[in-house]
Amino acid sequence: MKSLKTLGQFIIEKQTDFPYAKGELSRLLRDIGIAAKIVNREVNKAGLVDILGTVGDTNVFGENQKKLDVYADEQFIAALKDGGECCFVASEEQEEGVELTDAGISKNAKYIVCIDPLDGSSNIEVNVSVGTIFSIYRRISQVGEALTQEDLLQTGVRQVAAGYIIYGSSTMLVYTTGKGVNGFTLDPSIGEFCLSHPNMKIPQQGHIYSVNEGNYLKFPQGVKNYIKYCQEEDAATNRPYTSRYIGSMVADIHRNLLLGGVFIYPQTALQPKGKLRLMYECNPIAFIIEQAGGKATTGTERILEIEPEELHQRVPAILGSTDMVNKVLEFLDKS
Ligand code: P6P
Repeated sequence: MKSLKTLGQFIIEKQTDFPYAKGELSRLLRDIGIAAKIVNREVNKAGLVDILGTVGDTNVFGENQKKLDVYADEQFIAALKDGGECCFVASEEQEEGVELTDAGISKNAKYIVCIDPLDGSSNIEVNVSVGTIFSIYRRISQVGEALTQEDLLQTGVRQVAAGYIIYGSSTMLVYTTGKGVNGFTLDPSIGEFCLSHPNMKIPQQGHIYSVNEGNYLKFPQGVKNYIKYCQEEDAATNRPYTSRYIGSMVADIHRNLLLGGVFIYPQTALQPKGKLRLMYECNPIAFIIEQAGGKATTGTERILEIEPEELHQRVPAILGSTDMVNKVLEFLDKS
């Protein structure tokens, strides 16, 4: 019988990948796993308890905050605070972010976490998969000094770890520390994330394209031409492709990571910088996609090399199977 390997065991085992590591990153990943289990419990019963509906407040973008968004944000921040390894949390739900250095054990913490606590939350009440996306950086300033903008706005290539949790038909945690991508499925009977998808690789080519075609008329011409290309009959290139779009980034990305595909959220006339956020959606997902052998670009530059200008910055995103991303770039270049 195949031996069971929990997330905790795996993290410790992989700690030897980082000779300088003294366990802080391992403990930080453990803390995120704990919060994920707590959020999972509430997501799974969201339809049963009065946890849906808006808090009445709105988040920094004027969107109604659903109670589960707020709950997830609170759980991850609390777990990071109690764990003592994180000095600052940048969250979609927090306009300025949360500094933890004055919280006792976190004052010597070396890591910064950017997080989308519950991405795709508009899907909660229709029971469609939602997710958490996280990105981890090492602080640049010295412990004990004040945190700087340089600490908080680092390029994606400086991530030390990134991952997502998908609360779907099963709950999975998928992460990378720059040495490949591994997936863990939550076994509710023992309350542990167990290694289920070791060394995940995205197929070089696929036949799924994921884009909100409701925005078609507002897309750049190159994206319109690519969508038409996907819809043309051509047995030699496995077309027409299949359109699959859930509207929950983690769910769309996870499916394409497993089966191959391309996810496109381009700039539009209404959203000239795109909709997805760089620091806690695109950078962590781009790190995972590249580590799995795929490609992640805005259409003009590698996502992981973007110099961030502000915490909630938006960027266009074309992510997934390398050959498919390159085909989108071909159409963008031609147009
Ligand atoms: P649209 C969810 O709100 C989200 O941030 C991502 O999870 C998702 O990919 C995207 O927005 C969906 O946006 O405009 O297609 O509904």
